[in-house]
Amino acid sequence: MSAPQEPTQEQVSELKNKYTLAAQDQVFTFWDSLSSEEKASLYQQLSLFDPTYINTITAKALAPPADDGDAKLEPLPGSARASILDSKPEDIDRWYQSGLELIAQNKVAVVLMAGGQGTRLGSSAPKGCFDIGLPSHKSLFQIQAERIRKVEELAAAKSGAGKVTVPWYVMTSGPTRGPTEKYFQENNYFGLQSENVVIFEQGVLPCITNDGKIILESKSKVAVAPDGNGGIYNALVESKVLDDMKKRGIEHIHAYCVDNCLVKVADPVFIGFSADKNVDIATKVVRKRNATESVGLILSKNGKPDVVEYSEIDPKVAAEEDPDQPGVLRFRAANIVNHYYSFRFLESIPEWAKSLPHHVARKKIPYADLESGENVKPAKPNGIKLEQFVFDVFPMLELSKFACMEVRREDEFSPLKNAAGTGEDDPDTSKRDITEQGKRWLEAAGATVAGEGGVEVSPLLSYGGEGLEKYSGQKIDAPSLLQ
Ligand code: UD2
Repeated sequence: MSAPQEPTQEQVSELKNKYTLAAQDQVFTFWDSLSSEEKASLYQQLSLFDPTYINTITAKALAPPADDGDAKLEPLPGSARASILDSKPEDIDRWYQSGLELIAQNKVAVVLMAGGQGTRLGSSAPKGCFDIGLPSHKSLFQIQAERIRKVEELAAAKSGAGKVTVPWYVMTSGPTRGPTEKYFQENNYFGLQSENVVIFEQGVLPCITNDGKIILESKSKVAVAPDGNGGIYNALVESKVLDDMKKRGIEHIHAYCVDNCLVKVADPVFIGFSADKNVDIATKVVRKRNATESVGLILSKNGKPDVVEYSEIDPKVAAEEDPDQPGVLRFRAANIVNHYYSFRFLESIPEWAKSLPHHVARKKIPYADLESGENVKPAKPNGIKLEQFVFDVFPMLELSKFACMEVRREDEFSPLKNAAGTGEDDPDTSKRDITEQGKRWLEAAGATVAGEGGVEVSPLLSYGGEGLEKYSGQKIDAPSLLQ
């Protein structure tokens, strides 16, 4: 990006008026002391935001709708959900075959939400680069890329089609874009065609003090943060990803969370199920581990599909038991950031994206003291980050255009959230869940796996446990890697 030009006097006064009208002129506190380059970069950054809009979304985020207290929360009705756990094998196979057919017709794309900053993991690199310690030392990005390659191959083999392409749109944020692009280039897109891996960037929002003021991180820079995984919708439009999907004839989109090492990328069963139901959005869920697990809860709120995030659920509601099944949680459909969208629905984004709510995350935000100009690193939360949640679009749908598919946690969900040694949702549990899955696949194919540590089965060898017949009758010593 070329260095920004210093603004003219009238450009500066026009921008100052805009911020003064919104009572946000504190961002100009150090203006006169700035160098020409600093003025140019602060002017460019401030021009990105509309301070009046920032005031509006901040006020709404700090005062959520009053009626939320008496909202009618119920588990989703049976009509809106299916469960792999109790679906007939012939239904699952029908969905699988029709999903592969749609992939073979190049109608399926994947969007990866990879803009999060993984602070809990304690790594500064993008989460997708993380090595969970597998025998192959493959990163999450590489595992996911190879699953795309394998599902393209399976679809081509089934349909006899020539080249099958599942384009992969990777959403990054300011802090993750550069390192992600570099990582993909250095690894030659893990065998995918570079023109089918589109890295795009979500928006940012200014960080705000508890009394609603935009925070300066330094004298010449506004403190900003990614606008949440709900920023995906604006980003799909602004970055022309939707245009690219339209050009390619995409009709079905799988969007997922980068940190789930078990994610079935472009899962043919999920695509086939969602297309069969002709819904606009579908979401995969797993059974909640316990009342305090940090996952959103998929439910019906005032008759509409919705998700109540773990950071906003009333603990009493989270702990409620199912009246028909004592000891079982009433709300147990855990959101795993694994969504299907129809392209026709995504085309409607411009009609509603502006009305998607913002949530408040109270954080420690480094700032420039407006009196002394000193840069301060606060010891406790001193402000808020505004973020949109990807699932806040669900209530816009009638239940008839929404579906929920329950899947097995051991087969499809093992999030990497915490640093090694935490014992839950960390690199060791990710590695364990992948290698134990490989062991189950091989035993189902008739092999014997001896010893501890499971087996890593490369996605290029098997996408979901298929194609392992040649190991029948063989003895495999764990831990091992089958490529
Ligand atoms: C997310 C879900 C939560 C549950 C949990 C399961 C949301 C809002 N919450 O909580 O309900 O499903 O995961 O693991 O989905 N991301 C971006 N841009 C951002 C912020 C996040 O792309 O600005 C991505 C991030 O890279 C990751 C996904 O969104 O792929 C989830 O983000 P997270 O891990 O920060 O969300 P978490 O664990 O708080």
